[in-house]
Amino acid sequence: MPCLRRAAFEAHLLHFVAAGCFVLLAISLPALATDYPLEHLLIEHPYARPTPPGARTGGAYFIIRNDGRQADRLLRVSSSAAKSAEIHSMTMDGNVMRMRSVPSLDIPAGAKVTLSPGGYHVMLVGVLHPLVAGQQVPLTLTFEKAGTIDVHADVEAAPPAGQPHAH
Ligand SMILES: [Cu+2]
Repeated sequence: MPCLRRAAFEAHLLHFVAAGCFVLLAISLPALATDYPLEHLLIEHPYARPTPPGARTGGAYFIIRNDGRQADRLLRVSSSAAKSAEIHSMTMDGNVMRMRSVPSLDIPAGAKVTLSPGGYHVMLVGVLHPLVAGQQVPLTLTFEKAGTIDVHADVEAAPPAGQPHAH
């Protein structure tokens, strides 16, 4: 039954092609995260977490790498997606996690400063609409020496609990 065999072969081929596409997609996904160079700084992989409907605040995160010989400082963050954006630190006070607004964030020469859930972060205060996974949040970062840059934070769902974070 050559016809049947051929159909089976084509189905197999389709399956193979589909599998190949899936692998390609899986490999290319992390590469979509964008890094933004600014003078001697590199803003790596800006992202935000989705917010439930009605939430007033959201968090945005990125890594700042300073490959220069001069220290710099993150002075300000703003976003058209929220009424205001604040730089926050997160510290443990006994068993209680406390967020505090900090006036600026030092980026020493040669350092890599990570903003992440549970640490330093950008708090979007008064989000104008829920942050939805797959969308982007515009952020404007102003540094003391390197100047100002616009970046887009990808809204990414948190990895399931217990799984290592891939960033
Ligand atoms: Cu905060």
